Amino acid sequence: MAIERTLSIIKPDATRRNITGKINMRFEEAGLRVVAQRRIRLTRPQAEAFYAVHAERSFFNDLCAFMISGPVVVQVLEGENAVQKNRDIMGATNPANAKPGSIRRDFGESIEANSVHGSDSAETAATEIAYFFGEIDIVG
Ligand code: IDP
Ligand code: MG
Repeated sequence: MAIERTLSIIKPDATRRNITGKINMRFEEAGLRVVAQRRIRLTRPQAEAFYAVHAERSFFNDLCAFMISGPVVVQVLEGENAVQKNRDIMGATNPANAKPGSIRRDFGESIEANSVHGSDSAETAATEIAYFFGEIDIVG
């Protein structure tokens, strides 16, 4: 299986509770490597551009307000089948529906404040990684 990279974001509900290390441990225990990482405060235009695909959804404004409500940790995860593997580790969007042992089930507060973002395809991952990182920032 191919070594892939995916974009992960530890969301404001998780930085607020100081559990970024606990979340990173889940990635590392599953064999994913954090090959780039930066703690930032998103601006409203940055959040809106990042989630532009959801611009027409009813939750878009609330989602953007949430994503700028505190710091986030943007990161690149690398490993075998990283895109799908990270989606599996994260669990379903709604923590109530996520499998026991998944990040969202164990740490998520609500369907919105669900602790982590992960790219949903290899193509999306390339776009999302380039949104936050240059090749020089990624050290595998
Ligand atoms: P994903 O993060 O599992 O890929 P998406 O459908 O891409 O889920 O939604 C992006 C983010 O928007 C979710 O992670 C969550 O924070 C938020 N979101 C999704 N659906 C809802 C909803 O029905 N109400 C409120 N927020 C939502
Ligand atoms: Mg998504």
